Amino acid sequence: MSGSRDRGAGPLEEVTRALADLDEPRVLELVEGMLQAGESPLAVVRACEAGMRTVGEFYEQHEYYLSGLIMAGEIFREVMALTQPALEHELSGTASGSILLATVAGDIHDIGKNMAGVALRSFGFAVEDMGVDVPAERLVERALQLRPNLVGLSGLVTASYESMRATVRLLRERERTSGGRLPVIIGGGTLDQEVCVFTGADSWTTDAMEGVRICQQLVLGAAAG
Ligand code: B12
Repeated sequence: MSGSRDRGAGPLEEVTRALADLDEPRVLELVEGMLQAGESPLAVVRACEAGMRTVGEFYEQHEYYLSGLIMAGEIFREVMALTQPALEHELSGTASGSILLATVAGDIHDIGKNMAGVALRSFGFAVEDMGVDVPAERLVERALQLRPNLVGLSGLVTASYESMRATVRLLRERERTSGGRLPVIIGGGTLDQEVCVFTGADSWTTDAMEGVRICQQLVLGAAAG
């Protein structure tokens, strides 16, 4: 894995590899270089996300251990710090709404949730982020108090699907007495349509930008209905 720097590859491919190799100085050097050269910050982040997926695969294949996941998380955090101002600028849009965001109980992954938060804020959404490992009860209580336009749940580990389901169930149960119906979107790199159906969420995504578009549609749909 290490030393896989590819002479023919462009900087986007190179940063994917450098992240997969956990080569922190190289990742940061490439990211800074690309931003200075005017590369799209979204393209830079997407290339890094691809590297994160490879890290996950290496972990599954026992080529990396937990320390590899931790390092990847740290590197991605630094990438986000470098790209965030340019990313917000690139993404800025006009649609608006409000969303209550959280990583569900039993899950501490927050990089994707934070990125979704950045993307949503850039598009004019007011975002309240409750953090990670948030129990259904606490989330639903806050949702009914705050009455945002949407609820966004993040989760990557399999156990989070059960928490998402419990959260959606509790929300729907409480809405029977309190009234209203808050649309719920779930996000995370390991999700699919089947998980969405299992949890009872209204929509799902594995991509922050697609997530923004879905959130915009859900807000419009709720306003129309
Ligand atoms: C980094 C990482 C970690 C870091 C997380 C650091 C952090 N602060 O988040 C640490 C080291 C803490 C970690 C821990 C663990 N991890 Co981990 N981790 C990863 C890794 C490599 C990358 C995740 C990531 O940040 N990706 C980059 C972000 C940007 O992508 P994303 O999360 O998908 O988010 C994007 C979209 O999904 C979307 N999005 C996300 N959330 C939301 C929400 C909304 C509302 C919207 C609209 C959009 C949206 O927007 C983002 C941008 O596009 C993944 C591999 C993978 N394939 O994902 C494994 C992975 C998720 N981890 C895994 C495992 C097993 C673990 C541990 C159980 C390991 C252990 N033995 O302890 C623990 C879990 C602890 C727990 N209970 O949560 C497995 C999960 C397998 C499973 N199906 O259950 C994976 C898939 C690795 C693997 N292939 O085996 N991990």
